[in-house]
Amino acid sequence: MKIGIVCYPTFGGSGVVATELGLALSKRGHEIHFITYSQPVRLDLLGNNVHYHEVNVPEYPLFLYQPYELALSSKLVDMVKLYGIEILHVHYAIPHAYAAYMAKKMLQEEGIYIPIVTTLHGTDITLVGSHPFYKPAVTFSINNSDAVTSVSQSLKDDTLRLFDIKNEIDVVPNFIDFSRHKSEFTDCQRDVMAKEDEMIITHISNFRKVKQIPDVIKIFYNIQKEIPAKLMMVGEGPEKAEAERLCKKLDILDKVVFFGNSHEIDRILCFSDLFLLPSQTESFGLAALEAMASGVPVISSNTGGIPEVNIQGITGFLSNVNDVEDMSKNAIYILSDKKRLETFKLNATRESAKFAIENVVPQYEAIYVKTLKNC
Ligand code: GMT
Repeated sequence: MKIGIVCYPTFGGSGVVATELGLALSKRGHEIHFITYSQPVRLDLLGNNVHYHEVNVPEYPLFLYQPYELALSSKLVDMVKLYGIEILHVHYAIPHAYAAYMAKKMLQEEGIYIPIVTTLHGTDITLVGSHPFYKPAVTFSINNSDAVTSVSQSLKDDTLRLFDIKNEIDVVPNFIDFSRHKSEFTDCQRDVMAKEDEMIITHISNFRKVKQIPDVIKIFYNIQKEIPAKLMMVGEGPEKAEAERLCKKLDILDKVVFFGNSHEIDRILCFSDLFLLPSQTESFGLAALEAMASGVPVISSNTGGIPEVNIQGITGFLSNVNDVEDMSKNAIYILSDKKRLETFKLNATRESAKFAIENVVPQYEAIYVKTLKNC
């Protein structure tokens, strides 16, 4: 099939999932066209079957906001015509599903029919999409997609609760491509980051409010009072400066490393002992799954789709949002006994294997085939 993939190209779960899905589909013989405003961060493999088309938005001083949706839908029309793309798979409803619908309508005028598959990723439904200013357009875009998928059962439930949805929603979970996920380093170079007796705690996110960054710092503060430890903070975002201030205030700056955005996630996870994800909400928690795939147990909040990934008492522990005391207690419980930590690490690896990409890509392929057939 010739498949157009629309996604956010930046660091962030939905773009990562879209990119890795596209690459996996290309290996299975499909022709993939990524259409977005810059080359997706994990797209390092442009080949015969993988193409990237940049959406350009010309600046014009009249506009306070440059019309990205307009440029995207025009680009979709052009690329569908030029390459004979048969189906569009848009990741994150806002504004991709809306722009794809406009492209579909424009193409229909020319006698070309292009079906749209929309994958809902989380905040396009929960924090952003359900805002009254966006809700009518998001509802319309979902109801006018030819197929809709969500990355967890929890997100599907949220979508049906928050919107008036007439379409079926298929749950297709996020995944790990173990062939790309290098968890088998012979030497993690752990000694560069910490002393032998120190535990390495890691958090990876886009440092938005929803990630509860102050809770990450407070949990680590409690851990390091009991157990020698270092904290790896990976990512960039609006809450980062405040996080640094809090570390300074708690006098733990010398135990915390702020990496910024990193292309070496696998390496960082390779030397990590515990992953913290105390988010306010999380449709899935891809970062937690990536940690588990590297054998890192997870201390998380018990919210959204996280319980579908992190299994209580097996791969880590889940606590109520903001329950820093409980999360700290659970973290110390795992870290304080070497044998116990080893068991949790093995469990994390084993459970993550359930999300192997080989089990998930065929589900998307089946949705494409069904959608094309129904057109
Ligand atoms: O978490 C973010 O803010 C990024 C966002 C995205 O669109 O990249 O992540 C969402 O999609 C990921 C991939 O499906 C999920 O793993 C994240 O849980 C989800 N984030 C939230 O629901 C807050």
